[in-house]
Amino acid sequence: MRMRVAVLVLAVSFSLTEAERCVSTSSPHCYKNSIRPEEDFICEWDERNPEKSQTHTLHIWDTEKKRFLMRKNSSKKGQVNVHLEELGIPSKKTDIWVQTQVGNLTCNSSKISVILECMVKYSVPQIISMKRSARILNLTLDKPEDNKGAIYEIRWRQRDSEWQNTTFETKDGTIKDFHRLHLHYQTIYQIQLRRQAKLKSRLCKDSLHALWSDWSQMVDVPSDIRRRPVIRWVESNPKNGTRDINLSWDAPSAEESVGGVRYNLRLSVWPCDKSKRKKSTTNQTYNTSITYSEARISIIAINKVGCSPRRQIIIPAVKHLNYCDSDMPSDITMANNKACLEWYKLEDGETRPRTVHSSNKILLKNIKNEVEHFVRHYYFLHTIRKKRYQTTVMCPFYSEQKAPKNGPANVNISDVTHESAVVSWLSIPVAEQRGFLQHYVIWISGQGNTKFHTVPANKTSFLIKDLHPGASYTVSISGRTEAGNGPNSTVNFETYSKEMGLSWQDQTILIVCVVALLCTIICSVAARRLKLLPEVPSPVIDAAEFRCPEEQDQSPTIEEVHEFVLLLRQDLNKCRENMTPEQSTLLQDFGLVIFEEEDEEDGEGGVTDLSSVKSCFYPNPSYRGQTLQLPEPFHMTDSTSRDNDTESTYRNGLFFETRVLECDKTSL
Ligand SMILES: *[C@@H]1O[C@H](CO)[C@@H](O)[C@H](O)[C@H]1NC(C)=O
Ligand SMILES: *[C@@H]1O[C@H](CO)[C@@H](O)[C@H](O)[C@H]1NC(C)=O
Ligand SMILES: *[C@@H]1O[C@H](CO)[C@@H](O)[C@H](O)[C@H]1NC(C)=O
Ligand SMILES: *[C@@H]1O[C@H](CO)[C@@H](O)[C@H](O)[C@H]1NC(C)=O
Ligand SMILES: *[C@@H]1O[C@H](CO)[C@@H](O)[C@H](O)[C@H]1NC(C)=O
Ligand SMILES: *[C@@H]1O[C@H](CO)[C@@H](O)[C@H](O)[C@H]1NC(C)=O
Ligand SMILES: *[C@@H]1O[C@H](CO)[C@@H](O)[C@H](O)[C@H]1NC(C)=O
Ligand SMILES: *[C@@H]1O[C@H](CO)[C@@H](O)[C@H](O)[C@H]1NC(C)=O
Ligand SMILES: *[C@@H]1O[C@H](CO)[C@@H](O)[C@H](O)[C@H]1NC(C)=O
Ligand SMILES: *[C@@H]1O[C@H](CO)[C@@H](O)[C@H](O)[C@H]1NC(C)=O
Ligand SMILES: *[C@@H]1O[C@H](CO)[C@@H](O)[C@H](O)[C@H]1NC(C)=O
Ligand SMILES: CC(=O)N[C@H]1CO[C@H](CO)[C@@H](O)[C@@H]1O
Repeated sequence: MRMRVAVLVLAVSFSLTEAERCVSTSSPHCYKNSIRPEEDFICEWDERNPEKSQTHTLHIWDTEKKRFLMRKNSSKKGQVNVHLEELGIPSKKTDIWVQTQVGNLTCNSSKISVILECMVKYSVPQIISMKRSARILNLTLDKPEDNKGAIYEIRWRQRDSEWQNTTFETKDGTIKDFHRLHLHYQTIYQIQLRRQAKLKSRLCKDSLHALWSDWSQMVDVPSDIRRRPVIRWVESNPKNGTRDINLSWDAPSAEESVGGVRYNLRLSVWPCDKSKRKKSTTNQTYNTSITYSEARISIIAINKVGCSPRRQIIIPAVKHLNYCDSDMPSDITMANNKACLEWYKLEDGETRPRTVHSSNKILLKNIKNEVEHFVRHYYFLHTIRKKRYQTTVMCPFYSEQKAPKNGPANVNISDVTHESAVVSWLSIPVAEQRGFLQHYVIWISGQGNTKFHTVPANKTSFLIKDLHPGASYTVSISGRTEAGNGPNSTVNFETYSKEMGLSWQDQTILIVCVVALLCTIICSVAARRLKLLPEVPSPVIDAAEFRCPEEQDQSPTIEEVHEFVLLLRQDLNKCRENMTPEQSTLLQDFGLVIFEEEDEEDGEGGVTDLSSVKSCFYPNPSYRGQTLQLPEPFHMTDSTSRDNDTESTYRNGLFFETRVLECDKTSL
């Protein structure tokens, strides 16, 4: 037990020795928040001793009358509210200090000598708004509590550089304080402000009394947004009368985005509601649904110092229909604001005019009789369902229809044969239709009778058949609406007489023959290559017998049948080295070389036209056998027709006409 008491006493004495030190507070700071005379004061100080069981007593000493004006214990940590009624007259010179009591020890803070009346400290200035335009920053600030003018100090700097500062004064009797600051173009700044009261009392002339407010929070000043946002939109799922629109846009540049950017959207998507729907977002996307009708969306980007110019986009209406879609419900009675009828004149069937009417009260049957006759109009009936804008019906209409004003333009006849022709035309423009075009009517008159056809309204050509050869015809074509036929557009033409040109049957026969001939040639070449045909020797036949009739009047070329030609491969290679690849063709399988000169001047005798030569001279394939069977050894072919520089040769059953070239000579 004794032991325990001893420990306790020790502990207590230890804690007391800790606490027994009396540490004075900082000198007090006394002020009021405005220059209003009825305002109470507040005194503040910093406690430097963490000890809890201490009391602080504020002493206010009248230095003239040498008496205490007030002594007050603090109830709140580090401050005392000094009420005017406790204090009496505040315009006296006073000494003020704080006495601290710890246990039975006391200590005093240092004294301040002030006239309390002059101790005014305003609240921290608040920036209400900033507007920046290029180099000028307009600041709007809140007024101090007493709504008086004040002296401000403002400091600003570009990031990470030196502060610059200036002071300015504001006037009494305004609602807000303003200041205009000149800054550099397109640069981010940081600014801070503080203010003090303008004291008019004679007692306060001494500037020692002036108290600055605390500095306001440092604020980043972005540069103004000069460009309108670039907005993109994607339309998807046009279905059930509604379309999803996903909008996205770019953020402004980094120096314009400092401190955050938000975007205000204005949507006109509901024609019956003239007030625009507004959305504000910090995202760079916005998704919504719109009707099939035109929608306008505009956007501005807003940062701390202003907003960008407005960007507007128009999302066009879906393609206008030419006829009513029977799938859409035709009659909807409009009961409330959830439906909207929109209509306009659609003169050319495509262009939405400036004047668009809309109403959520009128019914379609009412407007049908009011709008201009014979002119196409278009209407939409929109509804809102589950917060989705939707087009229930859209359709063109006429209050009254009339026959088309004109016939189709550009009526043209083409592909004329001896018994048929194609008539084509441009469809009648919507503005001239004056009603729904049901079909076109075509009359074909000629040879004393008239035939009559109807063609669907979406067609613009027609094949006229069963005509007489060499006869002249008149084609009249007009559009028809429910009110009747429009004027005719007329064109005349004449069919060809039968003799003219080759009929298509003749052409077919000709083509078949040519194809057959080519096939024969190719097959036989292939057959010989595969050695399918027996090698029958045959006598030398004068090639002139197979001369192509077309060549008869050309200068005769000198030809000879080679008995046997063998070329050494080395020689061939040598030759090839001397020649450009275009000039030589090596048929290695045959051990044959064909030298050709580029046919620049072959006007004099089909020198290189091998195909024509082949088809004319081909008939006897057994030349090949002959050449191969002759037992002659290497044999130089010495051309006897040097003067013409051309020679005709039969090799492997093919006829070649070659010009003898320099290289040719060396290799042979
Ligand atoms: C202030 O506090 C001290 C110590 O607690 C006390 O003695 C004194 O009476 C108090 N004075 C007033 C004015 O309350
Ligand atoms: C102060 O209090 C301590 C005990 O807490 C006591 O020993 C001391 O004598 C007191 N001093 C005076 C001046 O009263
Ligand atoms: C504090 O000030 C009061 C009043 O002037 C005085 O009586 C007291 O002795 C002072 N105490 C100290 C520790 O100076
Ligand atoms: C700044 O204020 C002045 C006058 O108060 C005004 O003329 C000017 O347009 C303002 N500038 C901006 C960017 O708001
Ligand atoms: C700018 O700040 C400096 C340092 O705080 C100060 O000495 C000077 O008076 C200020 N200038 C203005 C115009 O307020
Ligand atoms: C859209 O129409 C389809 C049928 O065409 C229907 O199944 C679907 O539920 C409709 N969606 C809405 C949102 O009305
Ligand atoms: C549009 O946004 C919606 C979500 O709101 C999404 O389901 C849809 O796939 C988006 N469409 C496109 C084309 O991105
Ligand atoms: C868009 O912004 C809203 C708040 O304005 C937020 O709730 C939402 O998640 C954001 N969406 C996207 C895709 O960032
Ligand atoms: C809009 O849709 C896009 C997809 O295209 C999506 O990335 C985005 O988050 C959506 N925005 C909102 C606000 O839902
Ligand atoms: C023309 O209209 C008919 C129905 O009236 C339709 O079946 C046809 O596909 C249309 N032709 C063209 C080329 O649009
Ligand atoms: C168009 O021509 C046809 C045939 O010549 C004729 O029957 C018809 O009356 C004409 N129509 C008009 C409006 O002249
Ligand atoms: C171009 C050329 O020299 N042509 C001659 C070919 O040979 C015939 C008769 O051998 C001459 O008449 C041509 O003038």
